[in-house]
Amino acid sequence: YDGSDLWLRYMPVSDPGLLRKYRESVTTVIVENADRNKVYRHSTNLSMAPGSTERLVETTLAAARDELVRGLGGLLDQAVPVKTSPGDRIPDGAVIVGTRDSSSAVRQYTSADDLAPVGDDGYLIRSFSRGTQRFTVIAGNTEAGALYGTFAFLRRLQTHKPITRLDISESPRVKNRHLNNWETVRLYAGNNASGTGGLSGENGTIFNFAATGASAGRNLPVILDRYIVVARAMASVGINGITINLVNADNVYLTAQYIAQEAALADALRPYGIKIALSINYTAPTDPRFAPDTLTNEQLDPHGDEFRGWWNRRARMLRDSIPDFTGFTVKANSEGQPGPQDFGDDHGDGANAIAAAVAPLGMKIYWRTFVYNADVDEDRLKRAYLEFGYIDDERRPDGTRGRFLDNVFLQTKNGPLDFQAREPVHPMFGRMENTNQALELQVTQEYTGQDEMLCYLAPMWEEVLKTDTYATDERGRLLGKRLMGHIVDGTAQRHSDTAIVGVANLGNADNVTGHHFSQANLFAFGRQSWDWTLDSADIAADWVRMTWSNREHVVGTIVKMMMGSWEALVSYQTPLGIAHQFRSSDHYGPNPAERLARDDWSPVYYNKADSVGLGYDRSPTGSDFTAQYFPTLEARYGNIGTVPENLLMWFHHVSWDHRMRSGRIFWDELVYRYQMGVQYVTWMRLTWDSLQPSLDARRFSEVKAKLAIHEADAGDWRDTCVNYWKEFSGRDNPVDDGPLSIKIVVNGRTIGGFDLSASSYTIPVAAGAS
Ligand code: BDP
Repeated sequence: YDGSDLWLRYMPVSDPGLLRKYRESVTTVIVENADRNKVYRHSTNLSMAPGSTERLVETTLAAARDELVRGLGGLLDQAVPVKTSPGDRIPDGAVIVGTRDSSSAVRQYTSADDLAPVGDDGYLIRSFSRGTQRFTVIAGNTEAGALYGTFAFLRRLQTHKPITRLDISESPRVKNRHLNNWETVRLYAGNNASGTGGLSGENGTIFNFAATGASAGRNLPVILDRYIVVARAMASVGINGITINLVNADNVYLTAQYIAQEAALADALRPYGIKIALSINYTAPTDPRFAPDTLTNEQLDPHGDEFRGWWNRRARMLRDSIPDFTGFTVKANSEGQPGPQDFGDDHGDGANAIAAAVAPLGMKIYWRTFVYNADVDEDRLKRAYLEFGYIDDERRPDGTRGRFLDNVFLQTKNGPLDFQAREPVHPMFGRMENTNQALELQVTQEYTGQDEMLCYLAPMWEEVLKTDTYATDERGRLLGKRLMGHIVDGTAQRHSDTAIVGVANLGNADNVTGHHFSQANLFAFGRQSWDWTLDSADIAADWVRMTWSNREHVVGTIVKMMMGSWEALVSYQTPLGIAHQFRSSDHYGPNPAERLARDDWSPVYYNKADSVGLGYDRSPTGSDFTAQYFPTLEARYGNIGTVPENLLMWFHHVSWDHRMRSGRIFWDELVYRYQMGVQYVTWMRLTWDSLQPSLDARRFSEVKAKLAIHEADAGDWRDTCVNYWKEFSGRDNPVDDGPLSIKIVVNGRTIGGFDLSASSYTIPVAAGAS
């Protein structure tokens, strides 16, 4: 088995008792009017590629029905008949799916009042018994809700949970659960880690735009199996949108030829409740490819009609082909991308101009806040708040605050630097109370081992989402709800439009993500953006049961591996809050000595290694970046005695003999961390080997091969970094002093980490190192 079904594997239930019960409880699927609400199709000749095994559906209820047929057929190891009406009497064991509008049975058993609280995307799953008949109703207010309920029901069978006496009511905490597909960055997205990221359409990308786009007009849009597999997988965890191209946007995506391709893709994804968006370039209107509809630089005035008119015309073109097109993601004045500042305007002017142009079409702008500028800042981390904070504070003409329009999201990475394995939360969360904020997480493992290292990211996101921001109101009083999750889901500061965005790890590898375990990150991203309060270990357990096996020892062992894997990676790459020690060529391996043309890209800028110690002083005695946090965090992070040790070097230059809470001096603790991380990977490799008899051969050996690379590369991180630090610390390696445990603690609760014995690490002295 090659992993190509992701977690939508519907293996026969192996426990005979459970299989019998499931077969009794599920005998028939009833979906009324499944073919009635056809979704709009722009591409009249839309078709699957020759030889496809997936198929196109035209309605969301058809997608739900087909998934039940496929899923139940597999799980129950027998075909389950589908009926299009309940008949005179609902059969025993029926599973009914629909909305009150589509289904008489749903109408009969679910009142409008029952359904009202679950909103547009939520669902109810209820068990009924009437006389001798027992049946299940899966209902949503919308067909998308019914589809989400269908996947949730199937997940119960996939994870061997009870499916009788159900009374489930679910709705997402966040409205827009969105992916950003960086299609050119295939070396981060998985598949082959070698080679440079090519342009769209090269091998390695999930959507083959250039390949089909170049011949558009001659060839009809063709949909590949993996588009549908990914659509089903996204829907199964509630992801409802995707920006399909890289943030460093190529204007070709706005040309008529590409729009035709995009429309075909949107048509294929639409039944699964997924809407598409595009990344755009601020100066696109001047691109000669749009001639005769091009503007001059002078016409790029965000307050003028030309600029707005151009975006409105382009957005209309998109809307005409893709009626539910959601809008634009914009990376402006960031890493060389053009933006309003190039013309003397600010982010508020630029974002609002495009937002105003597309608002009449119901579209939104996701304006990224990933900005930094070595020319003006000593500490790169301060830039975003300086450029965006004051705009949020401004008064509007009507007296309300915040200049950004309501259809603008400011899209901000979880941390203030750039998706490092552990970052403090970005100080803008909670401080932009008058602006819609979207949280951006990196699902693709650019900085977390790419497709070579097994690194389960859900504990990181859980740590982020459950971090207390200590946000206060205007009068300085602590908000009641102020965890990152509350800020993001709108409950902290009463925002009704909310978003979480994940930089996707989709590619064209057989298993879609490159490393089999990277699938878990996509799964977890969807689950956590639906409900950020979920426990990352529970999500891991679901994924393992759905993807690998329901055997208890397999589930327990793999979940344990996953739950320590992120902390292990932090330990052997960037322990105790040291950040960005990557070699610049690939962001995979270490190069702490690297000094680049730009300071703020250089590992040495981040590590500040010297004879005194290591780390970046951002406290009041240093860059004072800590002042951007709410007072409680400002004080906590600014003081070396109170800063959490796992963030230590984010905020302080720590002397080599600084006393750590373990009693060790900093140098010793640092070396132990590197060693612990590597030992964890060794433990994972050995543990994986022990699972061989319980796993399928191909995936077992593919993961085994990756773990061998992982272990060697983790060792390289440790040795390269420790040897380099040693040149500054002038100290010997600590002697082994027994077991060390590293815990991931969120709000006083341990969610992951590991205990290992600190045995026998001798650092090989690299040639040339003293
Ligand atoms: C960095 C990537 C770069 C992206 C950038 C971004 O190295 O390719 O363009 O993030 O988020 O992590 O825009």
